[in-house]
Amino acid sequence: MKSILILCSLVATPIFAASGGDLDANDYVGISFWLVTAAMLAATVFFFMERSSVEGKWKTSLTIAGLICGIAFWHYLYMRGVWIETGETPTVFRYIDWLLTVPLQMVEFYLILAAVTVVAASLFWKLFVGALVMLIFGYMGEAGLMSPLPAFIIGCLAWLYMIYVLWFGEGKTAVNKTSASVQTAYNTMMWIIIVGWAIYPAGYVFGYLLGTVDSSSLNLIYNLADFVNKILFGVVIWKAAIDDKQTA
Ligand SMILES: *C/C=C(C)/C=C/C=C(C)/C=C/C1=C(C)CCCC1(C)C
Repeated sequence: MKSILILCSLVATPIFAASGGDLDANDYVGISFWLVTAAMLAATVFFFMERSSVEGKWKTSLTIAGLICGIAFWHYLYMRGVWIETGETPTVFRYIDWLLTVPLQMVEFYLILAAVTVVAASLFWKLFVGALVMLIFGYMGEAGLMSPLPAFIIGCLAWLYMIYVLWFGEGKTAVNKTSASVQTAYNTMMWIIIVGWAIYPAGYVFGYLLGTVDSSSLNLIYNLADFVNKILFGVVIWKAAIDDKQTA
């Protein structure tokens, strides 16, 4: 019952928040904003509904996956409006979204491990600080508060630090003690942080470092990246939860 109410209010959200304007059939970036908006809503509903199909220890992970996509859905409604009405890059909305959703993804790493084994809390804090540094400097570079190249380098160092913590640090120590399905989920999520996340700095390079600011390719690349890194990321967790039930 409760989840039905949550879902109804989610589906009703666009009535209050949508600001679309006219979508031009040649505006591929605008169309990608629409596609990702719809996909985020669908993924949100899916993860919340699937909570009831998994065992207790996985439920919080699915809730967080739903929240990540729900927060993104909300911001996409506005980002889409900014793009369609002004043709400008919705940098502020983009970074507010990331500031909420990236730390939640770091919570996911901690949770899937904590559900099945003992894991040092320092894992979460290191990932959290790494994410903040990466995003704060990325924002300063994009908003023109700092020169784009040094901001980019510091952001990349923070990203590499997070990969290091996941691959060699507390994360690796904990995951070695878990079941096959958790190990698979952890490794796939780690690869998403490496390969899927690499799409973002690529967008930044195209948008801010290669001479002219091409806001079309920047937004197209960021939209694709969000699709992969929020929805696929949640699907990996959902799959691990389903497999874990079958083998248990
Ligand atoms: C759901 C949103 C996600 C997963 C956003 C992730 C964003 C990044 C991995 C951004 C990375 C960046 C760098 C590594 C260098 C500086 C520029 C950034 C912020 C685009």
